[in-house]
Amino acid sequence: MVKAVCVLRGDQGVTGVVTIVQESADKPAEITAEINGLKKGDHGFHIHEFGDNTNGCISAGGHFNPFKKTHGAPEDAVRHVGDLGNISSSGEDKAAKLHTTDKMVTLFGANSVVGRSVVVHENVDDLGKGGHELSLVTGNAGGRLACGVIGFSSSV
Ligand SMILES: *[C@@H]1O[C@H](CO)[C@@H](O)[C@H](O)[C@H]1NC(C)=O
Ligand SMILES: [Cu+2]
Ligand SMILES: [Zn+2]
Repeated sequence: MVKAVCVLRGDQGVTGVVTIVQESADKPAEITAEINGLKKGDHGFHIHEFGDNTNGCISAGGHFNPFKKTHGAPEDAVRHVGDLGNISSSGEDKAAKLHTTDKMVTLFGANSVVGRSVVVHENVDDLGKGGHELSLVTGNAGGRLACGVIGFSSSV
């Protein structure tokens, strides 16, 4: 069993915690997230390539994409490893919660997401289907509201 945690922060009051646990390399990762301070609606939710916050969330780079695919939905075969879809807020001061399992995200081996970043976005991720020039790159999810680096944990 490997456990990881990510504390998200941003400059617009959005905060959150994401935990990822995975029993073994051949099992899906179990992802739990709670984000606070999001406006009502869906917000793009991804793992980005770098665990670098030196210039805020921009330094996290693009979506984690070790297999060089186009952007997609979590349930798509063709997607970035980092494509977790959206996290949904039902109102301004309500916590947005997500609990899901994912077959591409892993805490094991060369493509582990440990040391990379989770980013939550201003706008909805169109899951690659919006027809915008950015749909197949980022889901056209707009600015980066908060981010944090994924690290190993013993307690989650
Ligand atoms: C956002 O992504 C989720 C899956 O994570 C999906 O269920 C939802 O329909 C998406 N929202 C839109 C507007 O595409
Ligand atoms: Cu993103
Ligand atoms: Zn993507």
